[in-house]
Amino acid sequence: MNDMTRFDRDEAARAILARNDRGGYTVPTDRLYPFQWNWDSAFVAIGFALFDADRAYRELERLVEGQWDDGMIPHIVFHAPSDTYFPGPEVWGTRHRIPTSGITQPPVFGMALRQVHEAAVKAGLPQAQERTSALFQAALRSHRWWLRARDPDSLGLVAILHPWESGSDNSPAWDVALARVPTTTTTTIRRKDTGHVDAAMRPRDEDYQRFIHLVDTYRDCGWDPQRQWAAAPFKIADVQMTAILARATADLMHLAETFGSAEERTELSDIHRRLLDGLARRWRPELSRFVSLDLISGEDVDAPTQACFMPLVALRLDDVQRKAVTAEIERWHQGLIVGLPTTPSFSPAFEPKRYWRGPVWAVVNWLIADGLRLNGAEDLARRIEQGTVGAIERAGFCEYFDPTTGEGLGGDAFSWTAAAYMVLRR
Ligand code: 9WN
Repeated sequence: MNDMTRFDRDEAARAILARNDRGGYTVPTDRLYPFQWNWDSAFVAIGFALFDADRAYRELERLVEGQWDDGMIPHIVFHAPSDTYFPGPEVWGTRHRIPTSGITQPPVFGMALRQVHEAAVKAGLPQAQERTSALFQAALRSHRWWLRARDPDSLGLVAILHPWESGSDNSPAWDVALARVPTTTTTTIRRKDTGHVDAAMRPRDEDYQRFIHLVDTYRDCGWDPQRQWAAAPFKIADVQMTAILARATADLMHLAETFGSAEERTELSDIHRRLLDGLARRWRPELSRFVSLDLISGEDVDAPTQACFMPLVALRLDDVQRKAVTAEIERWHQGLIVGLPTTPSFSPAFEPKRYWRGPVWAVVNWLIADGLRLNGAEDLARRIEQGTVGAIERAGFCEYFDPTTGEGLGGDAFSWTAAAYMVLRR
């Protein structure tokens, strides 16, 4: 894409969203991910909001078609059949009207809704109030689910019960906890991903055995949140998830000024306070980062990953924290062509091409830059954004990038990379 003009690249990004459209929702990329994914769609909606607010609403509305009666928004909605992905709906065995997976993903939804609403109002889109109001209620129900199902002990931190929920599937952050999960499965594993993408860029077979062991375990619980909580052999109070939920709650609080009742406004600010307090307790000054909590061992998750900086999207750091975090992020950048890596190169777990163990993801950088800006680190935020945009311009709209070479990896013509490009290059 190096020889393209800015206008051409913008057109190319829009063309990817058009190509991945399956009727009001966008697949992450053809074949490798042939369904609607939760946080991908939220990022894509923010991209659409730049030029087509109606389509941005549709993306969120179609995702909400998969929302469960208890409020959970699943991580995959299987709107139409496809045999190019494993595990499909028959493995999940959930009983929703439209087939869905049984776990969730980071709730970027509330963040997206605020941006879509603001774009729709600016564009004078008819029905914007009604559409936002309906989606606001869906988001509120999902936030209530998060607190009820995933923070039953009121730690102010929400837990993931499966690495796929984090969106950072094979992150070194899960290595210790995942090693306790058996590799036995009742489901036969038929991986499709390694038929689309080089196996060296994907999770290992052993990771998949554990991922599917967890799916088998929760399916055996009838996808009941309380039974799953009791049976879970993997349970991590995740700072990345909590930070995104806290930030999305702040965005819902903003929308609640127009769309919420007095009780809902109070409820949202109580949730917000609880999450901010929980996050603040996860700061480790000796590491210059935040750490997740393994709820089974009771130990800190001290592996350095991008998640450790995600609280910036929700928290206002004090001066000492801000200096420490920015210095640490600068250190992670050193010697790399593209920052911010999902695992720093000084970590023994660093693998520059293997999925969430090193590669750069545009949407991660988008969130981190946003958090840095909120915390007054404008210059570093800008450099991360420009580095991401530069990587996309050199390598294309790839799923992720090798931070040491800038090479584009994984799937291509990727929806959230196209959305990130449009948002970050402004
Ligand atoms: C499992 C779609 C999704 C992203 C995740 C990413 C990857 C799926 C997979 O693809 O996960 O959910 O099969 O590898 O890790 O963040 O939402 O792009």
